[in-house]
Amino acid sequence: MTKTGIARYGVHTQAQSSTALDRALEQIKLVGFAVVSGDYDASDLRRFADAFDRTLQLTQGMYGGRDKLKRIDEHNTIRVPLAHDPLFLKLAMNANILEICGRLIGDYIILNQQNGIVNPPNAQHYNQAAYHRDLPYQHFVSSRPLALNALFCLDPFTAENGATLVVPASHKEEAFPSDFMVETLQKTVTAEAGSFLVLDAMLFHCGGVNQTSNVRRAVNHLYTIPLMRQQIDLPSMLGPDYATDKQTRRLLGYEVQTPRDVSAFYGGRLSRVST
Ligand SMILES: O=C(O)CCC(=O)C(=O)O
Repeated sequence: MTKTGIARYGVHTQAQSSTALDRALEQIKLVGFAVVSGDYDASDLRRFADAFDRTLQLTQGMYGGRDKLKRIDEHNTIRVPLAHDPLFLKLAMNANILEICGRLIGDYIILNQQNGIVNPPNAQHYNQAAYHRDLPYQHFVSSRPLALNALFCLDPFTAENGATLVVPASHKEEAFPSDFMVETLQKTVTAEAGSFLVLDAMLFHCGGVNQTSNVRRAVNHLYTIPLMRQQIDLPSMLGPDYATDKQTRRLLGYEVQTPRDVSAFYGGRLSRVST
């Protein structure tokens, strides 16, 4: 019999987790969240941070300016940064994250959304500061995850700069917990820059209050089973030639676009049968 440090009795089955990714997976299943290394070095992080700041400027200019975006509370968000800089496609395809998605959700996953997010300094209003699920408005429990999100920390997540708060294991309950339970159980998840906070997308979470004088930047990714509609139709937005390799096209949803009519539906099936 294997000797372990943890006393127990009546136990004849135990989960086995030997690598960091195994442990993250086990933790996500149990409590709904884990911090996972992105395996990036300091120069990668600088490149991501520069690309983030550039893309924020660029997209605010493209979509009418910061003031206009502020009217719809979009001034602290970059929608689909990978459309503007290929570095963000690399981020969305991080090997550790895709392995976790594959092992928890299954072989076929698509990217539902990628959003750059800025938690503003000096406790200004932040659009992610209210508790929510990343499959919002949904109240069900599934026996396995249908979606995971991976929040890439461009800056360190600290208690002072508004690191994410989670209610552990709330992905296992249909209802939002009582205020008393949220206050009692909520946990601030701190993480180093360069890591991902991976959540079961049904876990209740929110951004904390940033009490420092610097922004806290992150890039959120939502990965789902292909049955779920993307937030923005990525194949249409990116165009037919954005990616040629099968893995990228599959991840971005090129293989699961809704046929526009019956002829297109038949055409898709015919293209898959051998002659
Ligand atoms: O800012 C955070 O820590 C949380 C972000 C968040 O809740 C989201 O993007 O859905």
